[in-house]
Amino acid sequence: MLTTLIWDVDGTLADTERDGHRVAFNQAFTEAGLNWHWSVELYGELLQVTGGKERILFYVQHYQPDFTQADLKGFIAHLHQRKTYFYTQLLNTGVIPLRVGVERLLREAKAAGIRLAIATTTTPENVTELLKATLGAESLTWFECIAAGDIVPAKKPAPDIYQYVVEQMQVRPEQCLALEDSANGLKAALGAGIKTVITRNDYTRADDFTGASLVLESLGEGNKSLTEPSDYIDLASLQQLMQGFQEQVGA
Ligand code: XBP
Ligand code: MG
Repeated sequence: MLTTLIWDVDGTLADTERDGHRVAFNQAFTEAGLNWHWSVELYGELLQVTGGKERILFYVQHYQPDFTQADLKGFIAHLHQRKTYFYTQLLNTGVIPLRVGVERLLREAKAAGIRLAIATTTTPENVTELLKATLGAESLTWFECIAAGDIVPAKKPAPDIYQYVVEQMQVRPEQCLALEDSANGLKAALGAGIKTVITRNDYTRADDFTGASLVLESLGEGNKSLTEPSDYIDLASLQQLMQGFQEQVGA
């Protein structure tokens, strides 16, 4: 039985990367007097590295090999703090909406007593500000567990963040469903034994989604009766999906 939905944030709740995180990284670089610029295309490559601090370190090592700093880790941590500031400022302007169908499914699940959680690589403030900007401050209480950023030592594709949520909520992985947008997120959820539905996006369209239960363009919206069933995901379709798995394993 499906009891719990665990949501990824970046790329799943909202398309935050190209016009959100990327822009904020560039603002932080400019403020620090660095002539680094992450184009839309380059950022697509850098997204293979999850975590903003880890992404900056990868960029320095591979694209700015001559850059030196006595305390590179400290320098990156400070740069990343400024990036978080710029990103949360940007979220507050309301320019980044939730993806199609996200609010609908969240509200439906909540009303049906399904437990909600978040498992993300991004910094905790970013999650809080995105939820406040899109659904209002009260929405923070909808999620029993918001697991984010450095709360676990290894970021996605490691399963740690999903294992953390499952432990915190005292729920069995087979009662959960993860909603993700990327191969790294899928690996993390599957690694924790959690079935996963993918809503892919421009940055993740070519990812390898082997093992996903469903790969969609979005959760769908609008008048259900006028929409192909496979393009409109509601709680009943997710419950059917879980039911299908149980029949397959003879449960
Ligand atoms: C998102 C990430 C994050 C964001 C940036 O992964 O990898 O690094 O791009 O956020 P997920 P920070 O979709 O799994 O949440 O700079 O705060 O790390
Ligand atoms: Mg994601």
